[in-house]
Amino acid sequence: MKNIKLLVITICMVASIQSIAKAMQSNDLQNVLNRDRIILDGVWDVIVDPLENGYYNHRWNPREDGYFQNDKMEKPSDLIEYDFDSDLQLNVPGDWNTQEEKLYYYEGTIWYKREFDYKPKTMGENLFLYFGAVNYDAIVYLNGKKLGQHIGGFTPFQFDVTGKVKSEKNWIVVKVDNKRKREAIPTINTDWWNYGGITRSVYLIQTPKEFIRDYTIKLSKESDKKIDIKVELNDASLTGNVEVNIPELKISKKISVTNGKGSLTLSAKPKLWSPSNPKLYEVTFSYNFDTIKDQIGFRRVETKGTKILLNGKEIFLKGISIHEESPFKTGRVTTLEECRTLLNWALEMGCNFVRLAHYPHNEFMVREAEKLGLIVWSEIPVYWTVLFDNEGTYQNAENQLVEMIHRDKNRANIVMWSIANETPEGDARLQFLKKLSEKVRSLDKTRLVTAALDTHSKKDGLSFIEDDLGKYVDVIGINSYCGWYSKAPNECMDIKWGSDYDKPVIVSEFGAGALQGLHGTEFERWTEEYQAAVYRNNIAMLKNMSFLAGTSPWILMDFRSHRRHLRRIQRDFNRKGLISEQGVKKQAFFILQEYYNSIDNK
Ligand code: GCB
Repeated sequence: MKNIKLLVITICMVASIQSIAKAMQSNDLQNVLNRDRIILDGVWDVIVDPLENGYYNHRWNPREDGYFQNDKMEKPSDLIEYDFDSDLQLNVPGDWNTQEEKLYYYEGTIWYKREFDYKPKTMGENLFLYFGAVNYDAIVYLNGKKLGQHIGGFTPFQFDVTGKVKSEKNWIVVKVDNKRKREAIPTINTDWWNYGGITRSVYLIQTPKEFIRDYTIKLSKESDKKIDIKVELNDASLTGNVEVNIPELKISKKISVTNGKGSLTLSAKPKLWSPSNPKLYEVTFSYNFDTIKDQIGFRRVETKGTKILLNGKEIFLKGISIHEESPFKTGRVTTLEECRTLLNWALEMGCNFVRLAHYPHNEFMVREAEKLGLIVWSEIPVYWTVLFDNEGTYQNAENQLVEMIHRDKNRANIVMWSIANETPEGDARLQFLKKLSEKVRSLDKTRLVTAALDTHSKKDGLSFIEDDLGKYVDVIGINSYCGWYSKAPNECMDIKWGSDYDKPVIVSEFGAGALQGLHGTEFERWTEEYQAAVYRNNIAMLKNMSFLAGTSPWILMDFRSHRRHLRRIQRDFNRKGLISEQGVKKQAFFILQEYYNSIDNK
């Protein structure tokens, strides 16, 4: 018994050391959407396991190794109830809550299983099993053997399965657990639905034996006429040349590689990416038998005093916050079409900017926004009161940050990485977020660091921004709900703001709830008129903020939240959307549209 305990402790220590090691940088493949892939989406068999008896025996000892070492055992337990063929089935990608009525509130474990055959295209190729996102804790098995575990519900992960896949009858089993935990990121308490499941696509990615694992391509810090490129092959012993081609710029160059790595600065004169000209260039990298394409934009973003500059020119960010929730049917977004619907609504409103709240969104959401000319604020779910003094919590947050940046570092439209939302002031929190901001800067010097703050004090009759976190970010986000959580709508327009920092401020949230179709006076809560009045008055207030560089009001569309139960109004939806979940615009949509159309964007 003692030995078993010791073994468990050792395994836990190794696992946490591994996750710390992983947090330093990501080894995942860059740009999976443009690689050769077999899509494993579709209907998966599942077993709903609220007591986790597929994982723990009746003495609550983990049973996984005993059971899965036997590769004839295609299920997590020999209990007769654990039968993938006769339990439910669910679609992947997809949350389970909106697929089965009885899973609407479910938080716990569900086992997923899918079989597949595999015919390699060429001899000796490499194979990776990739998950776009699983919320929240995923333990993955292939043909009865554990591949590993991933924690964090909104970032991709992958396993090298080269040599582990047979030509027929392979099976993947995933234990997915979305139980909320105090020490997790996010923590127990949020204002969005805890959708569980394999929420994004699953791929088998095939590459040649030697391949380009990662690359970074961007406008050089020094000059708009230079492009910096870094490449990394899958094996540190590889040498030779990676060829880079950008036909439209007439660029064809060789990057010399030693110890698996190479870099080059090119002279070029790309047209710069911006909302009014979201120019993307087709770029190809090749190494021996491996070729990978990407669509790349070049731009420069920086701050100067209280202004944000894009390509050297001041830009006002006309934005809207968005949750990754599907229009019309609700639940998690699973298709490109759904992303297009959301992003086109933002464009129709006059936006050049979207805050993708409160966690990293799907890769195709970000790529689609890039094509449409929408600037993106991307964030990790360090939300409200996470356990700031817990080292494991920090490592988890950092790991999610690293995975977010790694996936999207080549997207021109992402200009800001946000490290937190409405976190309460205090020493532990400041140290935690300072460390995260340093991590961002160590990984990416071409973007801005931001965070949404909700605290400000009163000083000389001003609402004053003096949160110490302001020191560590480049752009300060302020969430402020005048007319909803404080004051009446008509008391907002006279509020004046001050700040300790000579930095740009984005009002990253303001808003009010309204049930679409409910009408009344502008003094009656929940009516469209009340919401419109809150928008009118807050927009008037924004004009008093000399340091304002943009806004992303809360929020584009009504979204599901466990906190919002009012039977006649909310029915589990946060109603601060400018559009209902059924796609109908509320009056305030047009107020914001008018405001944005009146701003001549510099
Ligand atoms: C906030 C949060 C957001 C909530 C919103 C609200 O400040 O950042 O996640 O949904 O307020 O509706 O209360």
